[in-house]
Amino acid sequence: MIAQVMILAVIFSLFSNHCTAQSATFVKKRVWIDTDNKFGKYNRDVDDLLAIISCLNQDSFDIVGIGLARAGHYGYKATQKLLKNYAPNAKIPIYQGAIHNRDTGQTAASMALQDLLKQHKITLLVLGPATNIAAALHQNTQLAPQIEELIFCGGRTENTVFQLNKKAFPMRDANFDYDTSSFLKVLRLDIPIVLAGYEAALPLILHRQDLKSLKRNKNSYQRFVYKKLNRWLFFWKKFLYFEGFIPFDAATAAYLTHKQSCNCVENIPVRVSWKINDTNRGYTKGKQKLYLEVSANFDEKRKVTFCNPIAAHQFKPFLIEKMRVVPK
Ligand SMILES: [Ca+2]
Repeated sequence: MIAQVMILAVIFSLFSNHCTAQSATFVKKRVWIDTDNKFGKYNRDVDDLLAIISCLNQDSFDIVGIGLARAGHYGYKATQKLLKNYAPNAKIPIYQGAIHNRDTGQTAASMALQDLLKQHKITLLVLGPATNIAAALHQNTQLAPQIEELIFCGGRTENTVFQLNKKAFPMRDANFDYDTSSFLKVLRLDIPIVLAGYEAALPLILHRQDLKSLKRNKNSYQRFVYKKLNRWLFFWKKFLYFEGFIPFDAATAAYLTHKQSCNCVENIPVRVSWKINDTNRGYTKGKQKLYLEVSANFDEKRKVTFCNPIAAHQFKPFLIEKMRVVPK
């Protein structure tokens, strides 16, 4: 009897170890980040850096690649520097992608993404225009089911204007506006899409006191990060009449790291339609532009998950901590 119990115990132990090992393998997601990170460049936003560092060294997912869209050589170097300082042992490959929205052909990024999708299911965190994603899936639409989820920094509830206050000019839905045709190609495919952009990020405001630990840091790169974030605070005050700044991409990334803090509605109809342009300048010049909107009242069959304002009090301390960490 004792021998039987022991045999059963051994079998159970082997079985449970096997299950633990298997479930550990299955649980860890593979995430591809597509980004227009140009951190440090004059007048460029700082959001991508904050989003990427929030995703580094996570237990629940691995970053299997970073694709660059609209970032160029500067973006490549900036992303390399970021990883060297915040995740020196992670060995995350960076791939150059489309430089402009007209670069719809194959790039190192689109081909690397295709290769990964041929082997694994991947979650996409898209913090820039969808140019690389559309290129990867072009003539490879059979890879679409391999995309577990595409989390996009963009979209709005119907008729929402991205205006922080009466004095500030309305902001663009930048990633969608810059390359609407690529996003439309992706939207036509059967991929679960999560829109977490302007409205999700609104409560996530960083102030000067939130950056203190970077200023005092011995690491020179983190002092550089402080300088640039501080400069970004200045831009927001001067041009948007706003105290603090909102790192939009970081709130999009929160869907991966802090899903419980995200206030998202599933299966909401999505529509892309022409309307009067509220950001008639630069690459969105024109009387009308396309808008990516959701509403429960639309009769569109295409549905997405849409994220409303995040519980910033839960996510912000984590983000601040991630900024501060100096890897050994
Ligand atoms: Ca971005």
